[in-house]
Amino acid sequence: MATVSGGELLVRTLVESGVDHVFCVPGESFLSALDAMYDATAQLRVITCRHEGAAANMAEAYGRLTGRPGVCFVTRGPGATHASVGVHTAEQGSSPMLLLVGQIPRGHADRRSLQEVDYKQLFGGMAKFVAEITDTARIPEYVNRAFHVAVSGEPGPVVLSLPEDVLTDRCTPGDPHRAEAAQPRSNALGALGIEHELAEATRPLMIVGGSSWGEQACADAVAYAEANQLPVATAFRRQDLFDNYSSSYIGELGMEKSEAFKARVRESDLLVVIGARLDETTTGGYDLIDPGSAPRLIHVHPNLAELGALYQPARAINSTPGDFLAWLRETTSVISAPWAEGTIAAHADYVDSTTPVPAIGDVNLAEVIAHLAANLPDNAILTHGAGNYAAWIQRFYRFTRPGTLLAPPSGAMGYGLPAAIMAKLVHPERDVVSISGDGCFQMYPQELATAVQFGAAITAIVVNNGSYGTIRMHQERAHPGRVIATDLRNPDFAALARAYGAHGETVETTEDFAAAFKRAQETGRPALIELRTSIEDVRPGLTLDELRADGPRT
Ligand SMILES: Cc1ncc(C[n+]2csc(CCOP(=O)(O)OP(=O)(O)O)c2C)c(N)n1
Repeated sequence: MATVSGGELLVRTLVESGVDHVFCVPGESFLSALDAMYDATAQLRVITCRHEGAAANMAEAYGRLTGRPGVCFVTRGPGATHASVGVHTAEQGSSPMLLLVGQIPRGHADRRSLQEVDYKQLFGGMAKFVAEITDTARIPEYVNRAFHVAVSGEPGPVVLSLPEDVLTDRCTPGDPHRAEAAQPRSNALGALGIEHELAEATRPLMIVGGSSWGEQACADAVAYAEANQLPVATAFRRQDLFDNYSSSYIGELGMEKSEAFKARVRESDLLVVIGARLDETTTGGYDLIDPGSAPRLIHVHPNLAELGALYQPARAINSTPGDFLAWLRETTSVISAPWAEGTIAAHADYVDSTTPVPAIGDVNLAEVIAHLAANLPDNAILTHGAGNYAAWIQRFYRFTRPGTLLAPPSGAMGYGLPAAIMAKLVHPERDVVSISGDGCFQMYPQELATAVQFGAAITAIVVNNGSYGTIRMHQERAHPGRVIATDLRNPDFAALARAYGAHGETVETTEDFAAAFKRAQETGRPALIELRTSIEDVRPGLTLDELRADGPRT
């Protein structure tokens, strides 16, 4: 029987596992695998990035968007350490992801060889599974296991290290087999439990979050909440899981929480948490929802280890959101809902909060985001990274469908542009808009070249306030007037975009944005719009002066 190289066997197994994109920066450590991809380009698109951090972000975002592991392939040492940000984000955000690392040859191990790293140690605290493959014939076994682990229960990242000579050695391949995810399931008791708890509650709150949702699960959540007039908040960076126009929606437990919203969360007497793991931001630094004094909790989560780990649920249900919500479809609605008026008031407060607030600068980001909300189709994909600019997206954009927000629960700067490029490659028919601060964008601006090379016609909006604004905000609060390390002297972003072969424009007034955005979209090419905003507008409705005086404007 014909033998194959480890590289061929790896690529064959990836294709058999349904992998259609690999995001990489090439390295000499995995030439054999790259060579095998040469013959597989009909099934496998190889996206060459300029930085492994961006490639890993693309793979993480692919997992978040599709529910299937995004694959990133990098070289040892510097490649793997660059890529670690994507693994971290996948861990924080429960996204299925596979990082493949070309490793030093087996015979050079434990000599502190060039770029030698022990990946079990490096990624041990971040990934669900880390392994080094030392036998070429076992490549399919490891890849299958990696896929199984990445998507089963609570999804997450896995890392496989592939020594160079394991990839060049030859073996006789066995029969292929594809990994199937094993999922925890709910049953009728779980659904009945929520009915019993609601019968005792007067101020319940449903929180939806985490990954593993689909269109059906999201529709079921809306149907159940509306039928029972339950108020629903989304967890941090999960605003697209619940129709923001639903009469039950009351806002995101994100960075930007109004006092009235916080009070409602504090006053709840029952939390029905579906899919979310009650992370630090969602819980307001473990203060708004305090593990020591949290209200009664029904916690539905696909990871058994997460249930009861920090918050003590009255009812712990080990299930995917979709399976649990499918059972809820079968249960009857509550007879009376004493909380109904509260839900109406909370939703009205949310809707009010989406009305743009004034700004000091000539570009009002609130108006810009409201324009996007009003004009983009409901399947448009928005991406962003970390920075205060994201607070405007959270507050003034309204999501209606899952898979339309790609943003890192890890709070990693630099996520938005790579995530957008990936999304446009996977969904060329959909509008994809990345929004980044000037700091955030400059983590991976070079990926504009990747967008141009692969024809990913995204629109990248750069919110340029000449500052690492978030840190400036914290700085002004903690050390008023003592500004250090946060000012940014920036390039001409539009010219930079043009240098990469993209369309580039600068917008200096709110009124000019709509036409610039239309032009950008009509080019059919990657495009960048720089918004010249003012650092004075440090948060929606809050100026630096007001911040120093410690008083928000709205
Ligand atoms: C990779 C990474 N480095 C540093 C930080 C810390 N950090 C959080 S927000 C921020 C500033 C973001 O600046 P910018 O993108 O310009 O947005 P702005 O806050 O000005 O709106 C920094 C440095 C981070 N979250 N991620």
